[in-house]
Amino acid sequence: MSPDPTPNASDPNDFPIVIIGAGFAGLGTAIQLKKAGIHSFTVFERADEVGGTWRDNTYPGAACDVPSHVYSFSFEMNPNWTRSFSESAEIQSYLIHCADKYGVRSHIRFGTEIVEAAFDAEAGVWRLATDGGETVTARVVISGVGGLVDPAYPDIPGIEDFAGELFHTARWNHDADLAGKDVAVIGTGASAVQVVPAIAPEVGSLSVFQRTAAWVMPKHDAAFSEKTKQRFRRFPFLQRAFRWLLYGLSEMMGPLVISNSKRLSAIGEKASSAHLEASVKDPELRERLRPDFQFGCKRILISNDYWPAFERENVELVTEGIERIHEHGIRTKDGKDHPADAIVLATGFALGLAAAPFKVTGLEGRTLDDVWARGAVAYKGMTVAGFPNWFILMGPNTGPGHTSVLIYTEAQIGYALQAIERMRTGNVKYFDVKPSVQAAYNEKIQARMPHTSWASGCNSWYLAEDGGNHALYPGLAAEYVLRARRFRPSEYQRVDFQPRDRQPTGNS
Ligand code: N01
Repeated sequence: MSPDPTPNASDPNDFPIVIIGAGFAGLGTAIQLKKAGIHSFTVFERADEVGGTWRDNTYPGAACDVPSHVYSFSFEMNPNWTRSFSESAEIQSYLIHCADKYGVRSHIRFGTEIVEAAFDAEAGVWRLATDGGETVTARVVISGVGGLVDPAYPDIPGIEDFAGELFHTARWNHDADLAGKDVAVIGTGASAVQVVPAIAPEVGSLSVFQRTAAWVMPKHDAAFSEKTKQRFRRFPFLQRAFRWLLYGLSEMMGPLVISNSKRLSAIGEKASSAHLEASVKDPELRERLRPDFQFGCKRILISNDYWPAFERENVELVTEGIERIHEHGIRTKDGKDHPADAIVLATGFALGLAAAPFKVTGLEGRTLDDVWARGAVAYKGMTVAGFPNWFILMGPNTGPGHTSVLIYTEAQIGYALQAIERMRTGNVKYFDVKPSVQAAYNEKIQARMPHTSWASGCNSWYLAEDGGNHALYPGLAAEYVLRARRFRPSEYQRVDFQPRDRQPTGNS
């Protein structure tokens, strides 16, 4: 297939934009572009539906652990959320509704994966290759591929010998009938705390393999009455006020989760310990479930039914390390066999933002993998020196530990849109963040990391192999939003089109 023609530099409407991924980030960008009157964008989505995380995570009990009224777009509040913490299917329906309502579906190329991208500095365009062998041209690329997408499969000896059903929470096998079966769950993170209580009543036996216990907080979840929903529908300002309240409360929790302060952590530890006491009567079991690291160091989990599930007759907590998986189950290091008909891997995700999602080649032939070899860095988590006109949503050091990720995502979308407007209406060929600006920003971010709870001595997906944290933002969301509110051209090297670039290119 022949490549797309090079865009006409003098025509603001000939400004192709590629968005990668149709999850919250990609959809949000597509909608905002449309609202800004920019229609020259294409969203590439490797799956056959929008939704990202919420399309893929369909395991029993899957839900958001951030309240729905703040875990939704600020421009598309949903008065119909059925409960405080919506289940995965309801969030997925919301995203489908957003795609349909704002008419962005026709811009989405489903079942098409971008597999490579390279910047053509002379033409000022990205050339992207699809898995179908096509080459697509874009003036700007917005990467919304997400950080927690591809399942992390554990490297446990013998895993391939297992004769029963074995699948990851993010790739739940709905054809596998677990009713009455002996089931093992490996992992005790955010996914496990949801799936364990959801399947416990249905399975024959459930063995939960815990490598590290987690801090769990009470979940203040409730269904919204019809009356409340009606009020939200009639008085949108009420819903907006509720959203602000939830946001404000989550930000107030920020220091408890973020700062490496024994005094603040003790508040969280006390609350979670009281929750443990109330949830589990057996003192010996309680001690085995009690975390031994600082509150906030790993993601704080919320659940009212996870800890009580261990007091069920058919549920066993296994804290002995796994030696190997064999044909009929799991053997632990104490030599004990745990028979299983099915194994559920609740083992988390390969951190997508630690590496380029595919080969991305910027200026002077440098690849994103090369420049990120010692950890992913980006200016404000969005732009990388040497990779002009490439905007990352939910990039390095932009993850929250305490509030809705969408607060950050919407700020990033706004930032990218400002840059796009400048390019479309000006004579700009490309903006490339100045290396000194990027370095100064990241030095400041990294200087704060030792003062965060994430650096207090536990193992988590937040930390890279070298112990550096390239995942989370070490401050409140409000601070990040303030930083990202304005695109400042002076922080970027600006390269303009020259008169010779303005020759007709043969584009129609
Ligand atoms: O994954 P995790 P997750 N042998 O990495 C264990 C988001 N999320 O899917 O702690 C034995 O947290 C591992 O043990 P350890 C959210 O951001 C959001 O649960 O490393 N065990 C751990 O217990 C979250 O942070 C929602 O010692 C092994 C578990 O597997 C992120 O996704 C819901 C092992 C992995 O926990 C990831 O959560 C769900 C091995 N070889 C997820 N390898 C919302 O509600 C790993 N483990 C928004």
